Amino acid sequence: MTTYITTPIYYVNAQPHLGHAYTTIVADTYSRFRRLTGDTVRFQTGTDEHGDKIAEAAEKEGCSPREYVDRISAMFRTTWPLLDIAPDNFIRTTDKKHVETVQAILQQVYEKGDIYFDKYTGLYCTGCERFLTEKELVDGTCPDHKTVPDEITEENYFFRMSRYQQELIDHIKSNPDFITPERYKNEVLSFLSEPLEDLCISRPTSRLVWGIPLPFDGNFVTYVWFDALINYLTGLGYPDGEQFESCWNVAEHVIAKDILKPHAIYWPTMILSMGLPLYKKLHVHGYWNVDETKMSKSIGNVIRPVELIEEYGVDSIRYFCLREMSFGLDASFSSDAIVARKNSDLANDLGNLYSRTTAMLVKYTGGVVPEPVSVDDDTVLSDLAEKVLASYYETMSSFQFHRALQVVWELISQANKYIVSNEPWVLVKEEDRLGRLHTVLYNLAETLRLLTLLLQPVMPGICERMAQGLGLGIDSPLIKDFKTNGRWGMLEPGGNLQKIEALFPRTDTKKKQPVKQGAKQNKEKKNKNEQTTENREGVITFDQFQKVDLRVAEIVCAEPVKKSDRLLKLTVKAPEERIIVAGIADYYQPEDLPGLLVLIVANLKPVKLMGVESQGMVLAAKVEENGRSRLVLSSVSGAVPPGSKVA
Ligand code: ME8
Repeated sequence: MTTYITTPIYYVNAQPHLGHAYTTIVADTYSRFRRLTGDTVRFQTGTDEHGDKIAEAAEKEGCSPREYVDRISAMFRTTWPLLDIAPDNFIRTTDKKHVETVQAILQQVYEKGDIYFDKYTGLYCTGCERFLTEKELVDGTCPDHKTVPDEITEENYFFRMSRYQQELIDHIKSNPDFITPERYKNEVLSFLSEPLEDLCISRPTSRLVWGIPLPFDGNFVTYVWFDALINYLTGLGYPDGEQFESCWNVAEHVIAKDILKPHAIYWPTMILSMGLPLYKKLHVHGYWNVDETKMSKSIGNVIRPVELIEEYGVDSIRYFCLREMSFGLDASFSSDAIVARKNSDLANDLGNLYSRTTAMLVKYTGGVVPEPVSVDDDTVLSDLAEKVLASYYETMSSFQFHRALQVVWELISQANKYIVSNEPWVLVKEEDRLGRLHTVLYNLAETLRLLTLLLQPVMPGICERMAQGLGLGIDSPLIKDFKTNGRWGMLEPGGNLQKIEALFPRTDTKKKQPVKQGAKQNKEKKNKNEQTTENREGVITFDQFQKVDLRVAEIVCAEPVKKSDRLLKLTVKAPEERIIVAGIADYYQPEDLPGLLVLIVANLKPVKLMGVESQGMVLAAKVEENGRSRLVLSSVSGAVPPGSKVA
């Protein structure tokens, strides 16, 4: 099978922002997913370099349009590898081959009688680079650019879009997946229920010279959309390139809803006029908003992907984009939302599962993947994995990336629970249960192998490291071939694991407010009498006891404290995240702790221990044995939500 996936070609009147990055990450992820399933894939992106907007931007910068487009186009091209985006082709509309092909197509459509000359008066929006209809305006302004369009009367060339209206309606109705999600298909059909106006496809050179000259009239250049849409063909070497033969009939375009009309109406009618089969699918997503407003260069509220990569790392950004936005709907961008996803989903859930499992394998089996003994009566993970694999395939194929990630996280969460309930650290101490230990460790290693396979399209960088840690080459079919190895039990026992650095270092949340406030209030209320009672008799009143904020907390992460043999730094959820430093390093290994529910004192005044601020205390029993004492952490039986008060 072949996949041909494209993004819009972006205007070079500004640098790439998160909106551009999102669409391109989506197309990259989809192309990696299709490769995983055995397809031959061609993924194309590029830049749209003609038209009013570009000419204006170049003038503002005081340089020639050519110099200007070369510079900004290069910015797009060099940003994509930083986001692990690997297109097979980067097309520019100023490429000679593209210009020639656009002219050949114009000539063909003109000779067919689908282009005619006429006079036209209309409302032109420079931001949209097109005439708007009265109906599209909101309070007399363009809804996207918030500007009043200019009334322009001109003689121009027009494309007979109306001639193909019915054929397009019929095609959309008989191919339900042609435009998805469905709401956008309905929007297009509703627009097509009114008579279509023909499309003005030229600009007089008296007004604009930065465009492709019309082959049949040198006084005009081509309207930028008629030029730009054709990139999807010229990038394949149309009309006689090999790629055109193999790719055109499977073309899938990804866009945001801002350019639905050009892609769902102008483009298909142009293709029909050329006598070609229509593209296969149009995938339409919503907007990234900042404070309820569309992120856009004209509004100026843009987020630069390069800055995000520096702050959070490329894998976190890719994951955040795909997990946070339901494809088709709008999503809100905020740094808090990225940090929450990174710390919770990536560092706590995935990162912990990975580091605990590999650490246990290194410690208990010398890093060798053990032979499972009895798999039949332990199918918790294998059963769930089979369901996840099926659902993942389905949801990734239909662009529901957030759903695909949700189901993968069900497996991660189940595997973390599996560690807690099977207690490998107890099994290892019991000689007659080593077989059981091996089964548990095998199941966990196989889960990690499947996660590496499934998450690769989304986070290729981190998955390379995960594969390396599992002792698998980055090109191993075990993580590169979904068709053969996208099922449970393919990991061979005997492989050698390696210890690798934590996958996702946590980002500090600075959410320490509640603890500090609680401590301050207590201090203010403390009264002398209480102090004397405490000191004199070791007895406290019920009132005093009530002031102690005891809570259930879940340990999400445990790490040694630098330069201390005794202390562990615990990140706990109670329900907000906080750091607690505990003197338990002699009795517990960090990898055994995540997932445990313990009791904490939540309103103790924060103190610094070996440079780390501890925001509370974990309760533990001090057990005296043979003249020595050890600490056993308090625990909670049953599923109690973290943060529950201890009464
Ligand atoms: O329209 N949220 O280029 P463009 C999500 N050159 N996606 C966004 C976004 C946001 N806030 N802002 C931009 C053009 N995008 C034409 C396309 S194609 C033949 C010609 C993404 O630079 C999204 O993919 O304005 C949107 O469709 C595209 O950038 C518009 O890019």
